[in-house]
Amino acid sequence: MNGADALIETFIDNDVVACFANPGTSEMQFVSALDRQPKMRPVLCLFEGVATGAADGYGRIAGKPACTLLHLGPGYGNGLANLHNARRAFTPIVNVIGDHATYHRQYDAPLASDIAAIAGANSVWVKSPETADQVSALAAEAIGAAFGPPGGSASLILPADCAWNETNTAGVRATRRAKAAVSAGAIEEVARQIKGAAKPVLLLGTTACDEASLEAAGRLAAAGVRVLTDTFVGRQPRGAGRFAPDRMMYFGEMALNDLAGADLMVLVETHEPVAFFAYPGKPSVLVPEGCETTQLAALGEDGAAAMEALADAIRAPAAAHHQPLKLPEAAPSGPLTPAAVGVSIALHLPEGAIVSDDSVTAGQSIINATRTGRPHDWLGLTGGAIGQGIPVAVGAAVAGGGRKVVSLNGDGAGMYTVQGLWTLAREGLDVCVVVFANNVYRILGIELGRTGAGEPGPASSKLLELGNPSIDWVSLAKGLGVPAVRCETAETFDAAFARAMAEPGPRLIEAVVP
Ligand SMILES: Cc1ncc(C[n+]2csc(CCOP(=O)(O)OP(=O)(O)O)c2C)c(N)n1
Repeated sequence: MNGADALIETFIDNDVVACFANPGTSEMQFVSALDRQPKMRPVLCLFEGVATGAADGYGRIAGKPACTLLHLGPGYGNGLANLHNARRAFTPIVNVIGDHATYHRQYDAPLASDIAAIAGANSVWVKSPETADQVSALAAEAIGAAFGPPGGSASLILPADCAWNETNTAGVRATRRAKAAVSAGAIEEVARQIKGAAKPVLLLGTTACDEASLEAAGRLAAAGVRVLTDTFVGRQPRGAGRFAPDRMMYFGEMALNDLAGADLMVLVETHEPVAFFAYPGKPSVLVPEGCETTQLAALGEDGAAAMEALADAIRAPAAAHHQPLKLPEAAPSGPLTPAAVGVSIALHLPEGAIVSDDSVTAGQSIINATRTGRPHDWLGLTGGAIGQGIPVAVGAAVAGGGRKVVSLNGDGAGMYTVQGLWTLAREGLDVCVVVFANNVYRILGIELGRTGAGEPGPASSKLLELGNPSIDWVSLAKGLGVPAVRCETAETFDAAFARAMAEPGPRLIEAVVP
């Protein structure tokens, strides 16, 4: 057994069974060791941003880490944006970053860089073995660190000689920590504050949006506390049978307007809400004047249990109000718009589906339409770095055990990681990719005005418009092995989406929404 075998054995013994990879020469021992351990599923991704986004989607659905296999600093760097989104989703991931052999590092070979520094800013844990004997223990430590809580990406830098040298040490078990309990005193204090408030609101962070948390939060809502989630949530169970919290609005002034009059904000596994960006003359912190904030559970604490106890303390009803199943009465007709797409998605989205959302300005229409749809999970753009819609869908489908996955993408966002389509085809994943083809970075046109930068002229328009040439998504998809159709009316989209939901396998629908 060599160090690479020891690493993969340790992964398998700790139930890390999927590897999203883009390998190079320094990772050849790892690649070869995969032939000796069939329990690890290797998934080739043609760009590291696909591999890291896939590991994020996998972790959000499986609730446990996948590993990535990345080629030194440049490979990790290519994967950074989607690891940033994963960091904001607190997704457990173990990155295996291949490096030069320990004795080769001193020569500053062309691919050498300060990997620990590059990975450090975005990882909860970064270490590198010096010998093959250290690999298994460090891998177990990485897995434990990735789980947190809160979860995050742990980066194991693997020198090539630590992978090829012999070792007898494998299978070290990771220790997994539970979320810390919130003290009874702290819960009592928040109960007292809520009783004294005229208009209390509760804000749920991304790690406090699982089924148990939503149910507990829904009990508080039934007692008159308004419940919102952060704007983007890593994974939120939605639709019929679930409590539906509101969502912090994206634009700061709308959020403050929406929260007007609130006099107490209770934070659960999140911090004070802030605007995505600063704008001249507008506030950064989205807490209305005169509103007190209080922390019920910090990140890494058990918000679900604290909310249950809080609900008991304020004598809230025993159950949350659950959304009814209410589907649109008719298929949409006429011009194709995001709203029409939303009607079709609500109509045909099957129970248990997973939605990977990177649809930027089109998104809110789909979110609104599916509020009372069949039960599904929604995976949001937690870190605001576009280009996760297709990769996260790849990982969600690998983890999902047959659940239908729908990937929603702006045409701008989709182009960042379009290589992910090839992985969908290669792995035969049951994913329907919808691209909102509006031929423009629409949100940036809105932001140009909001930031006071003025009206777009000919030069700035060149940076905001995608036409000339317009992107041919159907040809792109076909070239990467995914069957695709272009839809220009609500009727044709509805028929294509209904078919995509009824038949398994990857496909792409270009929704022309001018
Ligand atoms: C990694 C990254 N690069 C750039 C941006 C800036 N950005 C935000 S939205 C956007 C364009 C989105 O366009 P599209 O996906 O077509 O959606 P639309 O705004 O048209 O709905 C860009 C470039 C970003 N958020 N993340």
